[in-house]
Amino acid sequence: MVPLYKFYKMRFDIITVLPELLESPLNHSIMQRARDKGLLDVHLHQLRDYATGKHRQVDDYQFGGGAGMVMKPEPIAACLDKLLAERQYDEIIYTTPDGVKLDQSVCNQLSLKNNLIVLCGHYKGVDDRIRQKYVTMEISIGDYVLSGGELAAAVLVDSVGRLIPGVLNDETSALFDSFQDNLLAPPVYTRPAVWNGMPVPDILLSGHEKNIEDWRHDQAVERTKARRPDLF
Ligand code: 6GU
Repeated sequence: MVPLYKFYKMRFDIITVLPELLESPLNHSIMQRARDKGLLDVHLHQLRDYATGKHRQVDDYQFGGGAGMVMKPEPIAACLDKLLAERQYDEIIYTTPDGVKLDQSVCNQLSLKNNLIVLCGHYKGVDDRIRQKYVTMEISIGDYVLSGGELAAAVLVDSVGRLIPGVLNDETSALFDSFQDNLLAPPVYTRPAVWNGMPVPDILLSGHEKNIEDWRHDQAVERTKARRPDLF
């Protein structure tokens, strides 16, 4: 049988000083299922293992003075060189508040890649020469500052990983997500049909598929106009 789409298996290699921060989010729910199905492969690399010297130091004072440490280039380069010698990577992503803001369109594009490296920024960030020599893409998850890039990397793997064909089933299909068509999702209801005196909209109980679909679309449009006119 000819497959209808290319068989995607995505591999993420995440370089971090805090792999513990990434373990739990990647080992539950849909991410766990994606890994169990063999569609998503995530490898965590402890940056400190690539540092040398008695203290395996990964950061140092910044030239020119000023508060805050900078991530040293050598351990990062050692880890990247090892990975790059093993396979080809589509992108080397650096998570940083001054990167391009992650949105659904960036996620969609990244979900078509096979091998991605994510370098998690920390402290004041990495020595700029690492960005110049290796990094191909810089991503921020929003206009606020996190204490490290790990939570941003977890957001990236989740938002991209769930788009790999086969990760979601029909019911959880990404096609119906907010943002996928630049519309927010419509309101949803479950049992009981009346709760606290509040009934579920009649149309959802009508069994009339076409009317329900139209209603949901109208609701999505109204919500988007009211809450996120910028998406419109
Ligand atoms: Cl990717 N890193 C950090 N440290 N803060 C952030 C961010 C990333 N995205 C938004 N804030």
